[in-house]
Amino acid sequence: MQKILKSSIITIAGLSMATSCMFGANDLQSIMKERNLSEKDVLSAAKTYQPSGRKDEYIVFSSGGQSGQVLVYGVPSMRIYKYIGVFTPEPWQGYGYDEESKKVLAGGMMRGKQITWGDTHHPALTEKNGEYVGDYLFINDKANPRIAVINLHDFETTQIVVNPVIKSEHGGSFVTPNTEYVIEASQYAAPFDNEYHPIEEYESVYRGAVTFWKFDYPKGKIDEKASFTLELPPYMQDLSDAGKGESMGWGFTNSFNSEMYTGGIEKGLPPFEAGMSRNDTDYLHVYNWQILEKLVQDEKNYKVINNHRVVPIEVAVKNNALFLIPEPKSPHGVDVSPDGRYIIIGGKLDTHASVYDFRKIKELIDKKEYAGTDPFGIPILDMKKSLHGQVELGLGPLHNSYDEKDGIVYTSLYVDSQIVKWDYKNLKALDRVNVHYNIGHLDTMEGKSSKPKGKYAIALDKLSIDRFNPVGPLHPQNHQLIDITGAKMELIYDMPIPLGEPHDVVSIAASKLKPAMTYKMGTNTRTGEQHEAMTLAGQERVERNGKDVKVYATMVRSHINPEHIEVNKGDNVTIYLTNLERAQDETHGFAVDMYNVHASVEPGKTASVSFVADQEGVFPYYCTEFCSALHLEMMGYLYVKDPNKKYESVKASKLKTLSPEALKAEYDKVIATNKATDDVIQSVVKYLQDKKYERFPEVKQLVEDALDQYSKIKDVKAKADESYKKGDVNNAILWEYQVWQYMVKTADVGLRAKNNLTKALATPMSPAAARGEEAYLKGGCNGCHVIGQVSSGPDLTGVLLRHENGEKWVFDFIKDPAKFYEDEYIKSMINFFNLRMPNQHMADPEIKDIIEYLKWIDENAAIN
Ligand code: RUQ
Ligand code: CUA
Repeated sequence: MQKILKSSIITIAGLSMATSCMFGANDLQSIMKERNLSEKDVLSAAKTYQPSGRKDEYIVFSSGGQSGQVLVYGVPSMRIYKYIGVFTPEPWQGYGYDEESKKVLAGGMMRGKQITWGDTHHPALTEKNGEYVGDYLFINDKANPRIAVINLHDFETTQIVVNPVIKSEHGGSFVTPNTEYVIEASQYAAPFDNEYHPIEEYESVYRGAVTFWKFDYPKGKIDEKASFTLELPPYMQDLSDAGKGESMGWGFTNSFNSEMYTGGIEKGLPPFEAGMSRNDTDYLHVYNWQILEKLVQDEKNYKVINNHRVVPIEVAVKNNALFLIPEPKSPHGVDVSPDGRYIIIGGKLDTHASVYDFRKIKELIDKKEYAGTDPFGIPILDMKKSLHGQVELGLGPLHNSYDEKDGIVYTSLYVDSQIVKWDYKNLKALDRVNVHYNIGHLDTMEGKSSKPKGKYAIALDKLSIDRFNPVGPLHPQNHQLIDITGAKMELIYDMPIPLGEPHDVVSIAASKLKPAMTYKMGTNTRTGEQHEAMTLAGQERVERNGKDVKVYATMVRSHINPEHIEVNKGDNVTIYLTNLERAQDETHGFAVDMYNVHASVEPGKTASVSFVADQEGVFPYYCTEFCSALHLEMMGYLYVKDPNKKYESVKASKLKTLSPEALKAEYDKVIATNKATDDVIQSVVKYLQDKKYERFPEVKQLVEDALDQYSKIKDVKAKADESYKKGDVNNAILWEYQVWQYMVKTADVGLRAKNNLTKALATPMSPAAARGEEAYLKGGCNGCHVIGQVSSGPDLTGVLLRHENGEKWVFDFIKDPAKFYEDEYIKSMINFFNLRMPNQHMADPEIKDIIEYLKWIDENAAIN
């Protein structure tokens, strides 16, 4: 017994010691000790941590790998903001579960088959003069050659196009400097047609290709008819990049099977991997899309395959639009420098990175100085004469991303698990940092644009082995954040990625993104146009045409209109949903139980769900987003009747009803509640108007939403009064409750507006005042003093003005209140409150900070 007692005392003592240390003067030190953090760790935390409410400087779009989605996260916090459904259905966003998005996914059908996943690799942003513009994002699907367009005005996928000729791809999406085209290069060579061809036809029929997808910027859509493809030899093309600046108009694609090896391990032949890495060099393909786009205007220059224009190799060669340059065997990344002059190729099997000089390439092309031709007649430029130089970087150089500083690039080393920083003009390595482990792509902020910002690098590591808590044999991926501002790169954060193998990312300054916060009323978000079934308040209805039933419904906090839908078994049911909200973040979801449909209906959006009502029964439908305090009540019933069945006549059960007196009493009560609630609303409205809320857009928006809610009261109130007049007190009560619902919603938003306005009006707190507030709260001063109000202690507003030489007086009083207990004024206060100000044993600097806080309170006293 004694032992237990003793140990619990020790525990309590230990605990209180720990807490007092935690909040003591040297609390950072004790936390560091307790959590075993080095000074470097704490610095890293300070570089990445975002205090609540603080926003990130950069937004990163990451491919979601095999998940077929795109991830969005922030830098430097590495907080994940969104998964965007692209090639794969995504239930939260209703993607693939509502009709509008099903149409987008259907655009990605291949040969009549729905493909419900994708292997996303390379996201690319729209560009202007080679700089990133935050309008659209493109992402490719390696497994099923497709490109998707994501509209960054709402972060929704709006288009998927299927490559008509290639059967496998990898070198996409890369955009030309003004987003004229999205480049998509093939990977595994295959016949362009959709027929059977044995491997013996590899050299004669199997082909590689680069497709140029024309982007119609004003429409935000890829124009499939205006797009075309350049035929290439079956060299297994890999990554690509578009020229810019002095290489504007050109494109570059490397390859890894100039041997045209065809494998055959099952026949006892050496495998692909041996045969494809036999030659010392492969080919960098250099082509001019500006020449090609002119060529495809004339039908003698192209073949039509699967309804798509393909420029044959010989036509491109004849028109000086296609060349080859040897590159060290089986390379990987190809990245054009910000000014467009240099092209850096990662060696992969070679320890070097090769820097090609476009000026030299252009000179050889102009002089028609060729070192030979390949078996397809494509001119080959001399490697040495095209090179600016090569640098030995380490094992497995893959990808490159540029720095803000001219001539500086960062390269990932897959085998060495490192990032190396080097000078590609003077050809020397400068620094290296270890990553964990086996890095593929890397990205520096806006690092592949013509104006890189540098600042941070992200390492996309393929393995994470020992970095995180184990979650089974399938490990998360690891994105590591590296501070690249100093001479030495510093690894500062590890982020486990729980989705797919996210091959590549693209980053953009957050300030360049201007996503909408709500939709224009009735928007079909997948087309951007007004939905033909937009339904406004009062237009809710059910239309029947034989077996087709169309329900035009609206959603607003917190009801779905209609609340009862009756159909016959076998009917084709479509429910159109318009979210009437104008407030930010008031999304309503819609699900019908057991019918596998779901829609996310953001404010202003119109979406629809369709199904065949093939099951008889009663099916609740409801809102799937916790949108208000009465979210659970946001529901309805779908009744599916069998038209061939006779149902017993309806027996409405009679539960006991209230007496007229009881009804009247309830009616009076709800009227009184509504009156009181309305008074609160009016006082808030007065405050907002007095303070001229319209000056602050965010507040204005909230007020508009509040007034929007409030405006609905009139109609409902009329219904209540009418019911009451008719003697239907029961319904009058229900309508009054509905009035109250709208009032609560109005007050909810109104008070949020008031808070925002108060914050917007307040003068910023100095660091001293902020420390003072903290000391004030930690000292427990708020236990007795409430600012702006007399409570168990006096209101401290104006305390500095109430005393002569106020600051000194307050200082002395906090320091030692007992000295003042006999003072006349304090005596009267003690009498009034029946409490004495205790000594809080504050340190002098803390008291000084509290005085700064009190000054700040006085400055802002008029606001509250
Ligand atoms: S590739 S890990 Cu699919 Cu971009 Cu190099
Ligand atoms: Cu709307 Cu929950």
